[in-house]
Amino acid sequence: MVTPLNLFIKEMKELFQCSEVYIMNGTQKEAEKLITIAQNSKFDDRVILKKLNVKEYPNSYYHRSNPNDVSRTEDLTFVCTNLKEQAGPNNNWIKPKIAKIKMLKLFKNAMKNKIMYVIPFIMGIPDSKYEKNCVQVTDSVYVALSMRIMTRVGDQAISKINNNSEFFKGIHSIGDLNPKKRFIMHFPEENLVMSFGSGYGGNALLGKKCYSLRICSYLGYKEGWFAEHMIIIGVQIPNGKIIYLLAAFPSACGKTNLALLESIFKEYKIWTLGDDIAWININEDGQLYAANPETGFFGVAPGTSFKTNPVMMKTLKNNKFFPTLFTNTAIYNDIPWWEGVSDNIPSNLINWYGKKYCKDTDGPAAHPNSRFTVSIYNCPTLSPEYYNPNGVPISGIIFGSRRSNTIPLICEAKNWTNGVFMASVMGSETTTASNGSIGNIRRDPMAMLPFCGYNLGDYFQHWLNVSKRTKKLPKIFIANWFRKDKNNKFIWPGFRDNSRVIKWIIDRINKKIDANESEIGFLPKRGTIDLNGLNIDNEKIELLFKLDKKEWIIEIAMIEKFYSKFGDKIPKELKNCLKELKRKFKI
Ligand code: SAT
Ligand code: MN
Repeated sequence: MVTPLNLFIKEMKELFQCSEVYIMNGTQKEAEKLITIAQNSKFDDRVILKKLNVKEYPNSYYHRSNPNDVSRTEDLTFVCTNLKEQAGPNNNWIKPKIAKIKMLKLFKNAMKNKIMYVIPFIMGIPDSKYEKNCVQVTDSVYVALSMRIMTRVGDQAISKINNNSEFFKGIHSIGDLNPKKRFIMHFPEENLVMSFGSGYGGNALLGKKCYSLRICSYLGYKEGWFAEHMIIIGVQIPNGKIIYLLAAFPSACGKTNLALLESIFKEYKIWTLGDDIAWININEDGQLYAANPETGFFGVAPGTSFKTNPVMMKTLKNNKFFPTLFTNTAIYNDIPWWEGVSDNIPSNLINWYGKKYCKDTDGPAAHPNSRFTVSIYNCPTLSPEYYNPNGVPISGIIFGSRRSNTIPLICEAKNWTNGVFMASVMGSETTTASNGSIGNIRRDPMAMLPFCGYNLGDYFQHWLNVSKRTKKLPKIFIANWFRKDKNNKFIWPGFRDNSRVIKWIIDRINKKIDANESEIGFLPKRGTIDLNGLNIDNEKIELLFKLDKKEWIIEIAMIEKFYSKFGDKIPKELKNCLKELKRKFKI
């Protein structure tokens, strides 16, 4: 039968010249079949999957990638639109025609003697307005298995694709993993991504960053909705009501820990809905609603432990239906190991690239970006509202950054426009600058710098326009868990103690407490953040909220420099906020 899906498969088969086509159906039997294939095949000299100790990590497998293929490659990632200005200075750009010639040359015959896995999948809640129908082809069984965890793969997607002419196409081959031939090309105007030469999550699981953020941010811009790099949580308060929050943080700021936070207050429970991506709609009632389009977590292993993230550890040990994958961690006795998971280093540890670990000569045993891929259904705090076809109504949005100075622990924006302004200039210290130096800040607006599939100037305008289309807006908050004292020590304990800040946010949303107006927004009045049981002296608390004019002079100069990259694409309202900020600080 000639269906849209069959036509696509035929085209791909001719292009790649694969020896076999396998169309995925999402069944349990299929998982077993693919795992067996992965256990019995090698790439270079590495077995693709190795079964892990069932008692410690049930239904879990270990994967070691090529050492040159362990993270996203932003410099090899392109947004290919007809007009360069549409992609903006925030994206690498090539003309679509040229990009396709390049990619088709790489794809040609790339699956000779290989199986081509056809992955029909749904992003978003099926049969809801969030649903998006997608298909990806790949020659990597590891990618195929990962997609089964992260998205809704199977027959349901096939019938939806065949009944709708519009669906996303992802074309992927790992090739020979030569970094010189590695490219991730996005074609937002054609609902298409082509990716070659990498098997790493963000480069290869095309439903994730490539589709659900880069392509969908563009679709959202055209259609009036948002695809954001945000977690979604529900905070259950003492009267039983649940308040829903979104939070955007650049990488290495504890986003996943916040998504699975175990509150220190017994009467405040945190429910998890998503740890990476939120699709946001304006509902008929004039409020923002959000849903997580994914079905799994692709989380960083190092630093995850029963102390820092007990809910994630339970998720990893609570494996039921979907196999869990561990990639590039260290391993001993068929148990995955990473820095932070336990205090002592096992004596027979094998490091992430397969050698016996030697503490004195090796760097970390697990790669710092080693990951687990685990089903969200294992998560003990998964909110029943995760399944709600309308999404959940959002009362607050937190924008976080990693700054050793300048930015206070928490601040509530005065209004929507000011909140969008603060989010548009948020930045984080790159790791080399984390020792307290000012100046090495990567501006990462809304934590979307690597993921916005169009011009950030247009994106800011899209955010501002929300206020014209809504009846009730969420409050916007700016957070920074990482402020340091003069001895270069973190002032705030972070992790579970962040629930103290969450509680303040909820009290502000519920209008239960007053706040002090400052140059940048509302700061907590003394005594309104619950510090019970914390051992921080008043002087340090003051420092957490200090707005230092000298630091803000530098900050404002950096913001001006950042904005100037976008020329007149920066909305007038945001330029006015910047002017106002200068006036307030008398600069
Ligand atoms: O693979 S992801 O892009 O989701 C994670 C990351 O590298 O940031
Ligand atoms: Mn992310």
